[in-house]
Amino acid sequence: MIRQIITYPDKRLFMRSNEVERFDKELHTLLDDMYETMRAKNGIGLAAIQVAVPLRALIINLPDEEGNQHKEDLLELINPIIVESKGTQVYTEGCLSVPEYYDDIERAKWVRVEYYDREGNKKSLESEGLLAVAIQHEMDHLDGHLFIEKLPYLKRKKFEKEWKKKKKATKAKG
Ligand code: QAP
Ligand code: CO
Repeated sequence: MIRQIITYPDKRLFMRSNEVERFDKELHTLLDDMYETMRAKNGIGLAAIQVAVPLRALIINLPDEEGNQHKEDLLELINPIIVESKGTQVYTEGCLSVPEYYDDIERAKWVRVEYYDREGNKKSLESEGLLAVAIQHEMDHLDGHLFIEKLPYLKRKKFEKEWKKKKKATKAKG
């Protein structure tokens, strides 16, 4: 089932999500719905809070070299923790909860993350490049943070101004 994605400035996006305690059918349905929702909206990553569920669960499905997404490549990270990170990289990020806005964000180049899969098995993963960016972006959602909070002051001001303008324009249209 496709769920509704909540968008900025919804206050729920700024809350810390809770640990998953039960790896049950309800969690599996949530993860399945998150995947369906993400694909329907042309996303490559989604955190549970973006569909208004405050749980520490996220999914990532990066496209291949041809730009095609395969469900076999789907990553599901439950209660993830970054245990090691190295270097820095800059990537132009976007977010389904901040539609049609993209900007350059600096993050670690390489991260090692420990997490649980949907069955509750403990896993570990090393990543760099785009996957490392996606993991850090989605993990920020679990702590109530959006990529726009990392913008320098003036860029953030510009964003807020444009966001208000956009909101007015959509209201006027009805
Ligand atoms: C997070 O972002 C991410 O504004 C996932 O109109 C960001 O899937 C991972 C999207 C950067 C890796 C690098 C955004 C779709 C999708 C939009 C997304 C939009 C339509 C964003
Ligand atoms: Co996001």
